[in-house]
Amino acid sequence: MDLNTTSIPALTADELRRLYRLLAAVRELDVAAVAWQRQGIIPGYAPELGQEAAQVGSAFAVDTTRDFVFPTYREMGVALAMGVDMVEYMSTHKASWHGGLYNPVETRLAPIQAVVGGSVLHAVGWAHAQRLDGADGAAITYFGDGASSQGDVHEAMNFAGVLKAPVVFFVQNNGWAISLPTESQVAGGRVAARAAGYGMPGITVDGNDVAAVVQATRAALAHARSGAGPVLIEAMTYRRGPHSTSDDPGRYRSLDEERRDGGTDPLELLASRLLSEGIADQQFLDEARAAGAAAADRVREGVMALGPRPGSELFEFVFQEPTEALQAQARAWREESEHV
Ligand SMILES: Cc1ncc(C[n+]2csc(CCOP(=O)(O)OP(=O)(O)O)c2C)c(N)n1
Ligand SMILES: [Mg+2]
Repeated sequence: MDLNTTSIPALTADELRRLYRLLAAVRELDVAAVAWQRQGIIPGYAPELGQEAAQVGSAFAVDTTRDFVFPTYREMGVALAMGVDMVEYMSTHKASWHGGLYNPVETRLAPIQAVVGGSVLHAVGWAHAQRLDGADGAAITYFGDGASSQGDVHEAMNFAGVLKAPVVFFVQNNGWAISLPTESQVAGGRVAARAAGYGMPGITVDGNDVAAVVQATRAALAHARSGAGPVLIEAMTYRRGPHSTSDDPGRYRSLDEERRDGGTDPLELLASRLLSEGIADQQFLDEARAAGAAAADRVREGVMALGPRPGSELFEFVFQEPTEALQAQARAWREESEHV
């Protein structure tokens, strides 16, 4: 099944410049966050070096007045492109608040979560429910090549196909699931090929080409919103850094392999297009990087200033009405930690 991408207009020069500024901001913040972890400012972080175009490009296509976004633990670039406050986003990496301090309802970004494949089920539930309510938005859910082997993802795709739920399944195929290469777990070569079995279009896109990602995601969201059912997009990219700040890729891949498989740097790809088409000059590119670095410094200050949250929040926001078992745990916790 094919997806109609021809009706999507080409990106304007202004959009391409905005995309470069976003890519630069994500690159600067991402590299800075790894340094903060090494400096002891945050305990952990999941870098996205090399995946900036897949994230910024897909989020750029989202309409936050009606769509809803379901991230994993590696979607800082999505959050930034959606305009989420980055201190509130980074609070999860400071371990101040599980899932991020931003308001999911206002931002349209569901809480950050680390259950592999977990957000995929939530997206289908949200998409189907809002359609039953008569709304016309679509959900976009992020997951990795590794998560595509998880049972939950197949159940979610099957339900979305059967119900014609307005969902875009956005797979970032970054070549690795921690230390396991994609070819060791994705039979049939491509995750996108699986879409046919669930009755939905499945397309692959160059995940390092931000303009291509915007176009594909705009087409997919339009398809989903129109009531034609879900779409799967597989963005081919490469995780240039470690899985997380606790990982050492040198234990399972060589520098030669990284150089061979890394693909084109998404920032360099867009920069050379902007220059060759006369859309921007070197000064614009330098200023975008400098603005990104300055913004990252401001986020660092905000993250450092974040205090701990009250421990009692552990028990809140779990169920709409807390269970007796949870209330008993909360009482025990209070007696032990607050001696009340
Ligand atoms: C249900 C579940 N199983 C296992 C893990 C441990 N785990 C965390 S990330 C990961 C690999 C995920 O790889 P992929 O889906 O390709 O995403 P990427 O990390 O490459 O972005 C695993 C197995 C987990 N967090 N949740
Ligand atoms: Mg992966």
